[in-house]
Amino acid sequence: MHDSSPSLDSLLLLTETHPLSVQVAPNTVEQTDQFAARPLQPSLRSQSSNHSGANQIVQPFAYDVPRSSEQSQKVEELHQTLERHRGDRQLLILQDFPDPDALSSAWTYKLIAQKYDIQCEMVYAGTLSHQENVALVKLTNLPVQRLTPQVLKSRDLSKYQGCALLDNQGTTSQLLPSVQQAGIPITVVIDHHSMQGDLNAEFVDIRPYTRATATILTQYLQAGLLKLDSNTSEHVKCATALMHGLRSDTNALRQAGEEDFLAAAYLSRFYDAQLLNAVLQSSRSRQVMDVIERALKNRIVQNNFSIAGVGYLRYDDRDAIPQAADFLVTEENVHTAVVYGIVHDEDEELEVVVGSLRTDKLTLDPDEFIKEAFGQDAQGRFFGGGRSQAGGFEIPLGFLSGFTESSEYAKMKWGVFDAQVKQKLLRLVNPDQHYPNS
Ligand SMILES: [Mn+2]
Repeated sequence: MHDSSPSLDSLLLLTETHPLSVQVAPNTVEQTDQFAARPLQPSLRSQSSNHSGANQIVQPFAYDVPRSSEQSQKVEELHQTLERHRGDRQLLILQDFPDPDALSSAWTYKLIAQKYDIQCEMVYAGTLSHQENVALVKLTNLPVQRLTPQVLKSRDLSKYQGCALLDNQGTTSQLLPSVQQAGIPITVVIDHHSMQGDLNAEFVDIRPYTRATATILTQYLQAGLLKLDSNTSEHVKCATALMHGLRSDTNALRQAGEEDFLAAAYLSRFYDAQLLNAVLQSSRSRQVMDVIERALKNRIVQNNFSIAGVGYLRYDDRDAIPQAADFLVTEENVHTAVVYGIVHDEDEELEVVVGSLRTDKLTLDPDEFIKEAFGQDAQGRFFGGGRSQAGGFEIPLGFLSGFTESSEYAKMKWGVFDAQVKQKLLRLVNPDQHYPNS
């Protein structure tokens, strides 16, 4: 929150002055005991009659108030936007490889929208690669579907009156171009990545200095757009997903800001700790372990950057790349790790260089770093971007894409891309040295 670069200050919508100053209400011993005894499903209603009366609503902590005037304004704006679209059908578009923050935020939006009779379909174009994401979706029955661009094109899109982008701004989804071609307007964008370009949307809430989109959605819940009920299984599961989302975007709360802790504290009233544990216990596949091994073997460390190319990997294992970066950044004297490889999609005969950056260095802005390292394509689109402490990039192989029988050729192709990516990264890592000729 304090590593903001001044040039981005104008993008800051809500978190500049800390909106949620805490005022803890005086708490009685009995209420505390009640919470300690039933940590998973705390009741907000006082069960004992020696208070001022049964059925009286007890607000055990007042951490959901006050909020800044900008925040209140956003709540009101979102409420009115949803109200205007009562009865609509919307597509909720996630990034191609949705993470827990995206999945939980979109689910929360879907539940909020339901209150306004808006029916939402959550879709993503790529794959749920990370073992925890697969577990999250299975264990919570999270209502999300894969929708490839091909299938989307064959669908009648006229039944949707709008779409919403959660935890992304459309730049990480292959679906948005077709959706826009079909004339479906963007109704809502809620995200915490840096502003990726001009967005023509009815309601926009982009907060680059908030650590997780799940935190933003939790704040909307706290503001009353949807009252969670710990007796409703879907609410408990969604709160669990949000807790997972906000933990995973804050490095298990180690990099959480005050507002993330406040959101987590609120979710703690509803979430199911055992269910979260089950999601976190899911184990890595052998292929993922192998990619991590290759990243370890191939890494070079310079100026506290650890850089590793991992060669070819299957589409389904693509999440191994950020997981390897997560691991490499834990080495001593390393503050930033970049891992990349060529991901090939057998179904579509497509190949893409995919990379992930992780950093502990607060003054390093992953969004700026990636944009600076790789620049833009012919259409002026950046190859990637990021948020606080993490970023990613995708570089299509274009004409060089496609499977080949010859392993000699495949090796050569990897060699060229490996050298090119490394050179672009090292130019920023060692600004004094020149690498173009080696
Ligand atoms: Mn996120």
